[in-house]
Amino acid sequence: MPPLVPNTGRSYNPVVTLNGWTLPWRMNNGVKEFHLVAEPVVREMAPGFKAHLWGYNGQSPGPTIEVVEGDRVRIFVTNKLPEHTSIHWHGQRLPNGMDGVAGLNQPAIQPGKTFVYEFVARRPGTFMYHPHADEMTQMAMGMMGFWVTHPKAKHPLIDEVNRDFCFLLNAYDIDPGSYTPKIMTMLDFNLWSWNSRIFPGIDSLNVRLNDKVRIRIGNLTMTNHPIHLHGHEFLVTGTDGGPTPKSTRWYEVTTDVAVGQMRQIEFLADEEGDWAFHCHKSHHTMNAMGHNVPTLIGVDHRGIAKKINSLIPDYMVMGERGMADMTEMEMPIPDNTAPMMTGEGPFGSVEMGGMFSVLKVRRDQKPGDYSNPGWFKHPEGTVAHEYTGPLAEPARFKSEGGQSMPRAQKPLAPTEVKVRKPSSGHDNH
Ligand SMILES: [Cu+2]
Repeated sequence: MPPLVPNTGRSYNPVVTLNGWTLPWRMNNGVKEFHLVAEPVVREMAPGFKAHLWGYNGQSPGPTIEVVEGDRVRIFVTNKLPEHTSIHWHGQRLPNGMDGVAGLNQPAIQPGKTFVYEFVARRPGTFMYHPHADEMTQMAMGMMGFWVTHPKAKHPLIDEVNRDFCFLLNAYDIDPGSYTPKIMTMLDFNLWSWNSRIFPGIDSLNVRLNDKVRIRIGNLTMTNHPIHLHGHEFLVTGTDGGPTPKSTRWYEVTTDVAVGQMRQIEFLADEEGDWAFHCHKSHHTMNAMGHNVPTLIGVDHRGIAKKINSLIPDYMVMGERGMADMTEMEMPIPDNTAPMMTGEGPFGSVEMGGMFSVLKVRRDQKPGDYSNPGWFKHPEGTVAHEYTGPLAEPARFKSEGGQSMPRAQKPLAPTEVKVRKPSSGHDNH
């Protein structure tokens, strides 16, 4: 959804929630009132792949809540889940009884009941909300949302930007062919998502050349995510604790967002093109894969495949040249399964999944236009291409070098290693 431009209350420059939306409010005697409904939802995580999740107001993650520093905020929370819940307003300064830890700060909200939270959004910055009741289940099921408190006036540490994007990092474990996440999974998730969407089902970030861009990221998974941007350097201008002092900022191209943390990055989009933007853990840019698979790179198993085929006719050999073949393989997969890695680009498959998107920087993108401009048209002669001319002999590694603690004994006999090349099938020494 395009940014929700405020028509009541104080003005601000709204954020864009990737594949998401901002919750409308109503003003009631100077109080900003929101209504969140915790309920089961169906989330299309990528075209053709749907997950049965829990979320808020029809979606997981829930809608983004945007307010202005100093706003008095009242949030009604209705529980339509089969079990009790609560909401914790992650990072906020608020009265202790509004902090949302069930059992500690309030009784849990029972199914069918509505609770009301009320506090003043005292500090500008980037926040999240999530349940603090049966957290393991409810967060594994997708219950979380973004919260942005805009500064009430020009702030020395908060720059004005042309584009302000936000998304939450989340992870699910959904067996191929099924719909509901396995809630007991602790680390080995098979779907790594941004706002409960997986590449290629994630919005691109479309900006105008020389726009000042802010991206706000919150992590509610069980592991850290080094978020990496191509083609530009950025500054981390804010954390969950608020804007960072200018003296602490340095340029990076990757920033680690640890569990429970938020990071705000900012940069000048001054390089035209389609720039990859992704988590740098390579398993987090894959979809629905099993991890308990031995490596088969370099193994010639033509003979074995024939033998197994007589027992299991559908048996296929995978991965002897790497895993890239997987994108081309016409393999029967269960219904409602996301392809492991995909994404058709202008030059072929991108071979990615999960936490991956594209920053699209265009000269002719209109201010405020968030629509996808299509593929970048590279200027003549600026794309890597096949070379067929003559080449000098390339340099190759020749010596292992020394060692720091050599043994003062007679030298060991040389070891012979047998290597089987997958292409030839002959032994090479
Ligand atoms: Cu990651």
